[in-house]
Amino acid sequence: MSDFSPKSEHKFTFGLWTVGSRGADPFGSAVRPHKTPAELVYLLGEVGAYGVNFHDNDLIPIDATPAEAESIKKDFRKALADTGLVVPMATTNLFSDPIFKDGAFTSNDPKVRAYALQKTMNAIDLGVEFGAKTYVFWGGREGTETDSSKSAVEAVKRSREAMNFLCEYALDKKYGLKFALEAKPNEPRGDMYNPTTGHMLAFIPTLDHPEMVGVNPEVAHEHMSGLNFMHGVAQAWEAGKLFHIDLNDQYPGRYDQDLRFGSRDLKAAFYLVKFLEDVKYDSSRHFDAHAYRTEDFEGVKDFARGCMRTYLILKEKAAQFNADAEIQALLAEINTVDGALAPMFGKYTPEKAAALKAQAFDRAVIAGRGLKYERLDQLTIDILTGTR
Ligand code: GCO
Ligand code: MN
Ligand code: MN
Repeated sequence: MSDFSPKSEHKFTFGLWTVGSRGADPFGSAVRPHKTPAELVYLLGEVGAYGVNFHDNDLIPIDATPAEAESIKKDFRKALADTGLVVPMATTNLFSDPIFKDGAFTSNDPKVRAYALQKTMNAIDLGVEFGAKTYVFWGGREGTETDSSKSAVEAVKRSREAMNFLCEYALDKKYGLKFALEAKPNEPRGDMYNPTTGHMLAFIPTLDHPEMVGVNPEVAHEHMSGLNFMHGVAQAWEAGKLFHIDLNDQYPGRYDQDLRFGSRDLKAAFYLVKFLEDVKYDSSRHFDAHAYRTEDFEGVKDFARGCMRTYLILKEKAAQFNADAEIQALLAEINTVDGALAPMFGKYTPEKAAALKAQAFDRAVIAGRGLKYERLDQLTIDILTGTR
């Protein structure tokens, strides 16, 4: 029997806001009591997580006095020391307070934009105080319900100006931080700017310090757009920009569900885990999800344990896939090497162009070859269902 218990090497992390979610939704109030940040750290320690991430206001309420802030930090620090949990990532809440009702960095109001910068600098200080090395930016309210209200081009320029300012701030303070931008197509706004990981990847090279900025893709956010999440993750990885990842699950075309990792589309979760393990992704595996509203705190632990367990089961399935002789033989057959054609590929030369133009191709023969993907996919299903 395999051991699916989480270990620190797996770098499984949860946000305070995930296990701390009280189950409120637009139709109903909280169903679980409030727990302090320190209590949530003990809960995460109990289920075997490696780390905990927070928004500034998950830790310190927005109206806390300096004395209250110090006391919360003291309890939180003790809980971290007692459990051995670390804080790999921190972020700013730029969406809950009414001041952000029309965005933060992209608001039309310069007072709001200035406050957003001030709040983020303070939140960065707080994250760094607890050891965070990655700083996430999720533009929760950066968007519109009506495009009569704002210029979409100005929104891009304002986002860029804010990111450039904050990159310089982190460099000035010698924080050694990496920034990870998280895209989401909608919710809470009707439409959000930079709505997909692909948009973020196009935005990053336009910044003054692109080397310190990457992405934090989230399963649910790309599934909301009907996209193949693993493909976006692979593109980010290939670009050297996969700095962090938010794991959860989501039915496409629904409200933002934040389901337990792998609970909805097991096959998509399998290809994702296989990808991350195959490329030896080594940053946090962050679960940005929450327990069903039906659960008490025992159910919250079941939820957290389930996220990690499913990841580890799929990791084992990925190893089985890679070791399967029949699958590997099929893959070798599919990925044919044609020695005669090899010299024609690669960087352009006039000789290669001439050789390619002179080459005869028997389209019917080439197209007539069956690719055996049906067999390959069924073998994958057999592995996933434990039949093989
Ligand atoms: C959401 C987002 C957030 C962010 C978090 C960190 O859909 O609400 O995923 O959970 O990940 O704010 O930036
Ligand atoms: Mn989300
Ligand atoms: Mn997220």
